[in-house]
Amino acid sequence: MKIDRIELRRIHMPYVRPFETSGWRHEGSDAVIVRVDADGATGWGESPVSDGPWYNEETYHTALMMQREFLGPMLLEAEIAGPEDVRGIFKRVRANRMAKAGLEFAVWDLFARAKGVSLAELLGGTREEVAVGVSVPIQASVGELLDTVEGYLEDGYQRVKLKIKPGWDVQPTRAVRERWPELLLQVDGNSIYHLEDAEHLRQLDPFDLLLNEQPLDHDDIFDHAKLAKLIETPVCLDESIVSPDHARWALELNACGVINVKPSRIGGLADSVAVHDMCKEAGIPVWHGGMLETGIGRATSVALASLPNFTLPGDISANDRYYKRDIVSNPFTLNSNSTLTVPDGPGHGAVVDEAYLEEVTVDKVCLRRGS
Ligand code: OSB
Ligand code: MG
Repeated sequence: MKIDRIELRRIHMPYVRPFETSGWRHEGSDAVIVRVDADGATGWGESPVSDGPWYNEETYHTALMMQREFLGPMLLEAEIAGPEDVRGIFKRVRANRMAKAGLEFAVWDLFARAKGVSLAELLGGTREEVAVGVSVPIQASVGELLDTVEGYLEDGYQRVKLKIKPGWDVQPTRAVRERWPELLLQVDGNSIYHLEDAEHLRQLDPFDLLLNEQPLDHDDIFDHAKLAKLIETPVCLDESIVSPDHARWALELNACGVINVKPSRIGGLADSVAVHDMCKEAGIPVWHGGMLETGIGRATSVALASLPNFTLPGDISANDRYYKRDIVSNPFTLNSNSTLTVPDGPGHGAVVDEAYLEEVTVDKVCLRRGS
């Protein structure tokens, strides 16, 4: 198959409420939405980038530029036998994994739709429902945090992740744990701590947390291996697992007990399945992280999270936890058992609301084969 046309749109779409972590605060999505067309079929993907290089090095500026100048033209030239080919086509381009992923996701969706199978099925998914939780941003006070968590529990979420940072870690985590002794609870510092903080992080051990996500540097594996020996809470890696090799290094070093799989961070679904399979083999559970995706990236995530070793609840909340109005007309809704239902129609299943997509589009680029 040859791709005829690629459409790239940088959007801005407001969140229901701002999202604040140890290192940034965002009021809305600045993702790049990708559409690919071939032989009358269409596929959609999302690069969940933002306005600045705060989570990783990419932004909507870099993603759009890499897609327009390098990745898009490479994809248009290639003869693609299946979506697994895309990582090879992009291999010459270093890093820029979120830029690659948005295109790769769209090609997976295109092939699944062309074959009339669901993306979940094409990826090897085995679940009809995926367990999900909610990631709770840093709040102005512990009182507000307790109210926010209570609201999400009333919505039906059964697992909570608290964003933490120095000065907002032990006290809020204790408060949530005391109020809900049985709650599935975990924390995420987004790379704000240092190995010297091990004693401090040990204070989280009594709270029976599922995991402590990426406390140390965004590109560190080595010090996480040291930290894992110093704290009882299982270390989970997010930012620093950007490829199957990085996952292998982390497993060989015993740097983590759990891995957060985000296919955008890993550069695509094919390599994410490889990370999943490697962890399954090693007896290391994975769960599906989130980047506050729109309904398009969310549908890709739900499909991937249906693979068997995604045994912990994902950061894939229902669309309305993020957006009052989303760019899809069939948002996911939360089931009463804190799951989302995996779509079984063709592709990832998101039905794009093209009129609203046009409304939230800030910048649009169109690439065509042979021009
Ligand atoms: O570290 O998991 C993270 C959002 C943006 C960037 C990084 C992270 C997050 C989240 C939100 O925690 C997860 C979600 O609900 O999409
Ligand atoms: Mg994280």
